[in-house]
Amino acid sequence: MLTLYQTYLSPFPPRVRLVLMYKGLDFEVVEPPGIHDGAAKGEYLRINPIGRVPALVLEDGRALPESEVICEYLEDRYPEPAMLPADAWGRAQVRMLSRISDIYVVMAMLPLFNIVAAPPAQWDQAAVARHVRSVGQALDLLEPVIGEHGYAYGNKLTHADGTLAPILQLVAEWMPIFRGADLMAERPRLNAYWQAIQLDPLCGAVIEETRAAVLRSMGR
Ligand SMILES: N[C@@H](CCC(=O)N[C@@H](CS)C(=O)NCC(=O)O)C(=O)O
Repeated sequence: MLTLYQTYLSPFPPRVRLVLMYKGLDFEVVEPPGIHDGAAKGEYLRINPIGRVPALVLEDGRALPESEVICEYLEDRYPEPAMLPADAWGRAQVRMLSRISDIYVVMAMLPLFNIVAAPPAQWDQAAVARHVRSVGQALDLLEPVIGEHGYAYGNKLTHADGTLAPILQLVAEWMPIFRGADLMAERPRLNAYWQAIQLDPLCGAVIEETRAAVLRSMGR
């Protein structure tokens, strides 16, 4: 059996869970210590020296870090049902969407994750506004290229949906804590995609798992 080391709060493991579910693979979930709480990571560092989630441990004990690497591995090892288009251009588009998310959107968000670690009264509002603007600029890269048929690319689920949906969930459901930041409403194509992808049964289920984890983390 495959073992996925992950947390339900992180936006990266959903991408892997989606692939495992789509391909009908059996997997168990282990939540390693020290991911969102600054505690010691202990033994987990032997499984994933990078110390982040997700990591996938194969049946023979070998471990793979990094969500994109894991998804590509699963695609190579279990090509059916495919989560990449058949043609080279389509495959490149799916990878481009994931890459824009990983490199530009996520990177623009990182300073905001650090800012919210402090109580709101201590936030540097000018810095918040600057970082929110940067996230908006990164989202502008997606706006003209996002799919218009309910999926990130084409008319079926691909790896790009696994990458984008959890990040757009952060934009839509977490970023409003920074007052005035309605980045989705300002981007109609992305917003339409975000509404539509929640209706996909598997993607919708993964999004709900994150919502449930957020509520648990708030003690509700
Ligand atoms: N590029 C990585 C990002 C993974 C990542 O940053 N995960 C965070 C959780 S949101 C983490 O494990 N952080 C723990 C830490 O930095 O100590 C991937 O795609 O797998």
